[in-house]
Formats: sequence, structure tokens, C-alpha cells
Amino acid sequence: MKDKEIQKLIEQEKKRQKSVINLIASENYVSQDVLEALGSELTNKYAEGYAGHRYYGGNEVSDKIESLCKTRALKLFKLSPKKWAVNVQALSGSPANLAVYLGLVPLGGIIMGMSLTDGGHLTHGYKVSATGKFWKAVQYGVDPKTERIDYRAVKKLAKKEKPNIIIAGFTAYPRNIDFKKFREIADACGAYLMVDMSHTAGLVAGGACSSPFSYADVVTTTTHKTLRGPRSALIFSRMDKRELNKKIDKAIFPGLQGGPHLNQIASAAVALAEAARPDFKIYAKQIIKNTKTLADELKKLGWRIVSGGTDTHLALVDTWMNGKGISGKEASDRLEKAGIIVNKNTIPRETRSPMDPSGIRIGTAAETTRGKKEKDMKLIARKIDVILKR
Ligand code: DSN
Repeated sequence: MKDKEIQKLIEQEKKRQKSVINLIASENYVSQDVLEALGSELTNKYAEGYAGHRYYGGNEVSDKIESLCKTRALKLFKLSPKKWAVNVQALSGSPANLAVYLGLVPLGGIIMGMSLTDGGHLTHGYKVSATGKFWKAVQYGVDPKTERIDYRAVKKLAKKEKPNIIIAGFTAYPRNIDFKKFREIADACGAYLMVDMSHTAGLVAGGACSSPFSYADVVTTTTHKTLRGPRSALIFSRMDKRELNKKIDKAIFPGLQGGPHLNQIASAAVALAEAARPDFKIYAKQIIKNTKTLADELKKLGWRIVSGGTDTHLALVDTWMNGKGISGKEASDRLEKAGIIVNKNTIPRETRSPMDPSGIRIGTAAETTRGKKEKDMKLIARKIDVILKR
């Protein structure tokens, strides 16, 4: 690279990534092929529109790339192209979610998602997000005792508020989701059911956790978390007379975005093919074994794990423990100094601020990619314990 300043910084970041233990639940390490597609000449091309209907010339190859990415996305999740459509142009998870609301919910309509403090996402209707400003947001939480979703409470709220769309799928909820129950709730109030499986997409692809596709109308996902691809997003929608796919396509372009990032789409296609290989199933199952081991070991060492454990790739540790421990920020800072990277995180019934909350979120997708197994998780848990108890 001729730009030595940037090259030096990239090298520094590569070194940092190699030297730390990465427990950020939403990060991963992509393959060389994913990187190569992302850094390819495809970045030079404008392709506003969709395959076969572009506003610029020279898109013969772009059309093939976009179509291949769609085919691979549907195949990975075992979806028939007659029953499901997929949009592969969303630049990342937040625009993907925004596009779904823009396409399906009238401005001022009601969206209902999990509150951020209990494990939801900014784009599930949080007040500072555009999704909480353009639409009326109704938020559900977890049961204060079990710290799990109380489906009866969610149903009661849905029947009272009558949202246009209900969002299931979370960024800091460690438990399996009962999509069938969410479908029943959506049907009870006439709402669309959208599942944001950004966090668990790789686990779904690898058959390691339940799939939302039998129940949802729309499924969004980023491609860079457990799915181990580039930063990008996919929006799946059920094909029927409601024409959700057409409304969503229009919301992405021209509603929200201009030209798609073809390098990103090609790179996502590479990741989707990688996730279809048999070894990805082993990877997905190992992630869950690793997270359970890490959470169990921390529990044995005296730390409170939110909801008592995990079924997925992430766990929430209550480091504050009603003032007997340390804050999430302090925990994250101390761990970072010792080379363990986590993020501070709110926990259910949070009493502190989001910038200095009561817990940390830990995930094992990235370290599992690096080959770590249960025995390594036990060592990491002990290391975390020593650092936090100093
Ligand atoms: N930032 C992502 C996460 O860490 O879960 C969500 O957008």
C-alpha cells in the first residue's frame, strides 16, 4: 500500500486483533476470501436499482453477483424462492430494520420491540433512534424474576397497544426464543412478525438454535456476527399477496439508499457459501458449548449470570451485584488492560446509566473461530475472575 500512514494503522489494528482475547458478542474474524471480495474492484461500480433493472450501464456482472448472493442466502436457510424473497442491498443492520418499518408500517404507526436495557436494539424503537421518532414505539421487557421473556405479558401488551409490527430477536438476550409464541402474539393483534436474527444467524445456519422462518413474515440479519461475513445485512420476506418483498425493495432503494455496495454483496455471498459447508455446523455448535462453559465457570466462581445461564453465543454477567461488585465500565476497562475485550452492558432492572451500567456482555463466536474449546473457556473465565476481583 502506498499510503503508509493508513497501512501502519491497519497493521496496528491487525496486531491488536491478534493479541487480544475477543469476547465481543457481535464480532468475528472473517476468512481471507471474504476480505478479498470486500477489497475488490467491485467497489468502483454504481448499480442503483435491482438485477435486470439498473439505472446505469455496465451492470452485467453486478446482476450476476446480486442474484448469486440472493440464491446463496435462500439456500443457506433452506428457503424456497417461490415462498421467500431476499433483499441483499441493506448496508447494515440498522438500515435493514429501518427499511422494513418504512416499507410496512405507516409513519406514526406502532412498532413493538424489546427495550434496549432488557436486551433489545436501538432500531427496535428506542427513543433516540429514528425508529422511536418516526413511529410510536411500544417496548416490552423480560420478567424481572426469571429475566426471560414472559410471553403472556408480551401478548397482553400487544393486544392492548395493537402494534403494526412486532419485533423478536435481540442483541443482549441469552436465551432461546419461542418464535411460535411470537407468531401467536402477532396473530392475536393483527401485526406483522419481524425477527431480527442478526446475533444468531450463524447459529441458525449451523442448525445450533431454532430458526424463525416457519413463523416470521420478515427476517432481518446482519452478516458479520455469528454468520462470520462482512458488515452487511439481508432482509428476507415471505412471498404472498401482501407483496412484502416489493414494499421492502422500494424502501431500500429508492427509499433509503442509493447504489448498493457490490463489493459488500459479493463478500456476503462468499460468507454465505462458507456457512453452508459442513464444518460451519461444527463451528456453530462449538460456539454454544464454549459460551455455556464460560458462563458456567464464571457462575461457579461467584458471578451472577443474567437469567442463570445461556442457550446461545452470548451471556450477560452482572458485575455490579447490587453494589457488592464493580460496575460494567470498570469491569470492561480492567479487562481491556489485561487484553480481554468485552462490552459493558445494561442488565434487566438496570439501576445505573448505559455509559456505566451493571454488567458486561460476553460472547464466544470470535474466539471459537480462532479454534478455542471448552478448556480454553475455563481458563478465560478464571482469568476474568482474577481481574474483576483484584
Ligand atoms: N452493535 C451491535 C451489537 O453489538 O450487538 C448491535 O448493533
